[in-house]
Amino acid sequence: MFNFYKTSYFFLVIFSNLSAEVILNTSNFSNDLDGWVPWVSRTYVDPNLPSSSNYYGQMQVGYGPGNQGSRLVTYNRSSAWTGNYIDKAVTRMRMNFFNDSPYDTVFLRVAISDGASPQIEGSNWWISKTPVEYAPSSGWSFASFDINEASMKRGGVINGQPGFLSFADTLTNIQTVRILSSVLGGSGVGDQFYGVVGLDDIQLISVAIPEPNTALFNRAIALVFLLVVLRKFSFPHSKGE
Ligand SMILES: [Ca+2]
Repeated sequence: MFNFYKTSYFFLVIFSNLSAEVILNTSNFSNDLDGWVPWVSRTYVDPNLPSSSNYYGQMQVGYGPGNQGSRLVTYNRSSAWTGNYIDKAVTRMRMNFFNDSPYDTVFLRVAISDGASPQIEGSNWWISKTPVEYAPSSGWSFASFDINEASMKRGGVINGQPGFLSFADTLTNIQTVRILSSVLGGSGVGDQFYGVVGLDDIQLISVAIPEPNTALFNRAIALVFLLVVLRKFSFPHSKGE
């Protein structure tokens, strides 16, 4: 019996120190675009289904005149999606995505920066090293991108030289988040593309950092638990058994 309590105590201490994931923000397009611009439109007409009442962000890439909207990229500069990613303890982004292009493959990546756009000299860009591929005419599926130094690489800017801030320093002042398709992932610009794609349930995810009081409380509970167990063990026959 004592081994059972001892084991329970062991796991209680271990799990009280583990951090769970927390969803900081979700864009599900139920009410508006939630800051995703410039070529995203809200729609509920899902090309993969006869009809749908679930709004998502649709991009008709390459349908616009000239160079307008010819690249598969959307960005967000709203406060919910930017700021100090160190303080927010951001660990990853994930999203639901489909590619209804008849012939173009999507090489989906995320890019984060302390600048407003990749046209700004001296801005620091970090882009997913590994894309999540969506073959032509592929339906909804989730893609997850880790936001850490091992999973992201430095990106270039269009005019001049990019900045020289470290990954960690850039994270303290994120001004723009981009979702793009890029075969090489060399910048946050995005490749030219033709076809309809959809985005939904875009989430910014962090690890929960326990408040100091919470951590202390967990340890106090564990200590009380141990004392109760030890007392039981010390006086196993106190009830005259
Ligand atoms: Ca939705």
